[in-house]
Amino acid sequence: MADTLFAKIASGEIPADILYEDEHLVAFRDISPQAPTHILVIPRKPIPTLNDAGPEDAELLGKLLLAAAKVAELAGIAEAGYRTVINCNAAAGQTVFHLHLHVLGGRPMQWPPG
Ligand code: D5M
Repeated sequence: MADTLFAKIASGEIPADILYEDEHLVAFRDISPQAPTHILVIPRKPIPTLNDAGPEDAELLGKLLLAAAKVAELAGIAEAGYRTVINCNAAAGQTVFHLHLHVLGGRPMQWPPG
């Protein structure tokens, strides 16, 4: 399967505004921010959607959530509050088929989301 855009960001082939990375994950600013702070956290492992994650990915998914909290802290939105979102498949708004967690903050959030 061809590398997705996010796999190319994870490998450094495509530049991004990276806030955090380690051997498992990369966090970078969304190119089309939907809030004053909008960060994407991705696993380096190319899992297309949340539906494709299996029991073997349980630890990685935990790391993804913990990294979301870490980048929220780094970006200064942890205390005020922030939202995490995973869009799964096109009907939910997924456009890049490499699992990613959105971290959004810096403005009041509405519920339910659109
Ligand atoms: O979210 C995919 C997100 O990816 C969307 O918010 C835009 C963002 N995006 C697209 N290209 C880039 C690059 N090159 N850098 C950073 N962010 C990017 P989804 O949940 O799939 O709709």
